[in-house]
Amino acid sequence: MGRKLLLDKAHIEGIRYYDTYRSNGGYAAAEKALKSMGPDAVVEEVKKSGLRGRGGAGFPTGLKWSFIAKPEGVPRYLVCNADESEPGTFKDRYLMEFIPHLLIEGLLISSFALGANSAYIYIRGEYAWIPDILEQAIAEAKNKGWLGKNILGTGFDLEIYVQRGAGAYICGEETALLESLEGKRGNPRIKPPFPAVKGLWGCPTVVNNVETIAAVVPIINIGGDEYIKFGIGKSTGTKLISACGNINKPGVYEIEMNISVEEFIYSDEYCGGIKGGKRLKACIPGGSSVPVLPANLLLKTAKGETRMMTYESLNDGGFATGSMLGSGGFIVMDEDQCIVRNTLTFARFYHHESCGQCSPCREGTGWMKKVLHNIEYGKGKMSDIDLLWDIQRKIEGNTICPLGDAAAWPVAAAIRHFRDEFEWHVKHPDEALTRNFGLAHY
Ligand code: L3W
Ligand code: SF4
Repeated sequence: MGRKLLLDKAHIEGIRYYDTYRSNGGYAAAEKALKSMGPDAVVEEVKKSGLRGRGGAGFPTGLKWSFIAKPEGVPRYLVCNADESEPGTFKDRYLMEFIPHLLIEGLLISSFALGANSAYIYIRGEYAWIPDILEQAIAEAKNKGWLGKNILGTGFDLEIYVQRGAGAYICGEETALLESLEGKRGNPRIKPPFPAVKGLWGCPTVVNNVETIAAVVPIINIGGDEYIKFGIGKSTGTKLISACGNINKPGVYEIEMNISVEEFIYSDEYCGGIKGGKRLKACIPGGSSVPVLPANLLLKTAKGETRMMTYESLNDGGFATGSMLGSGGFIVMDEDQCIVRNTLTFARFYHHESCGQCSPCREGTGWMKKVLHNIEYGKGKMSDIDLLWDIQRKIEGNTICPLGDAAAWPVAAAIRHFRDEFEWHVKHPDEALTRNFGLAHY
């Protein structure tokens, strides 16, 4: 059995509530950090742990924290990105719903390390029932002296606020989130300046994902040196993976980042294999924004090495033959799935969610949707496949925020690895919608 650091107590009845959380070791890390470590030592421990942002980009957390500007008399903020909207990703929901105090404790330690006296949890509007759970946990923590003024007699003050989003995917992009938090339309800002220098209300701000902040708790408990032992190389610690699609056991799993993709898909501890004994066709390992991989490149890299559930291994080969760990939204497709239909579904999503500020994203996502729609519905031409390729290339790297890239990459990967399936649609317009796709070519 893989060791756990975040979900190790998830099975305990009542762990959602303060008394149970506390009697099972909760807030020990906060006590240690505030009473015997001090802010700089906490930052050092997080740096030592090698923790990387769990929202998708994998940026080193300790480094991000050390970038925070500290001008005299200017407040600093910690913002928790709980706008979990990436298709296929539902791991932060699990943490917030079942172990909210882990997030509150992580926010307390992280705010202390950053010198932030206000922290915000920006949560996606569709998670309608979770803000109440968080508010209750915040009230319990405050009642027990973990929030408010002069926490544990250290002179440190902290308030945590919960802000609901209104259902826009783009508000998960950190600068759009800050705009929304300020009460404006969620349009991404041009970076730099990064939020660490000019963030919420123009003040230095760290934006971290829910899982990243929760991971600070075990790091302080066991120390950065021990945390490193739960992974390989620069993929340290554990990672939550939300697994879905054609598998026997969809759900949220905590993995040590030292297992193979094959073990994750086929072992009974995790996904339990492909549903109905069917064959694996493809997988999107890190949420809808990252490239799809065909089965042959999913289990082994192009060099023939075992593909591991790590940042490096999943990216091995770059986007030509690799993908990304991303947010850990692991979408598995069996032999019956149609890649063209799947790509159209994502293209529709990105077009709908584009904020419209940049022409390549606003217009390009709409074009891709229309061209894909034509191909899928038997009205496509062979030249449409090259047109699609051309459109996605003109979007990538030419936009304000990563949504443009996120819309382009799935289309590029689908054409790169499954071009014959696009051609088949063009050649067989009457059958395209009804056929189950086998593995003849993969
Ligand atoms: C200060 C510098 N800070 C970078 C900070 C930056 C940000 C972090 C990473 O997009 C990806 C996206 C999605 N000084 C800095 C600096 N930073 N240089 O580091 O930045 P970046 O730009 O690499 O990424 P991002 O804008 O955070 C995130 C992909 O993740 N993704 C998205 C998933 C969505 C969810 C969700 O719904 N929750 O997870 C999935 O793969 O495509 O590429 O904080 O400020 N010099
Ligand atoms: Fe808006 Fe798309 Fe530009 Fe991002 S890339 S700022 S979502 S138009």
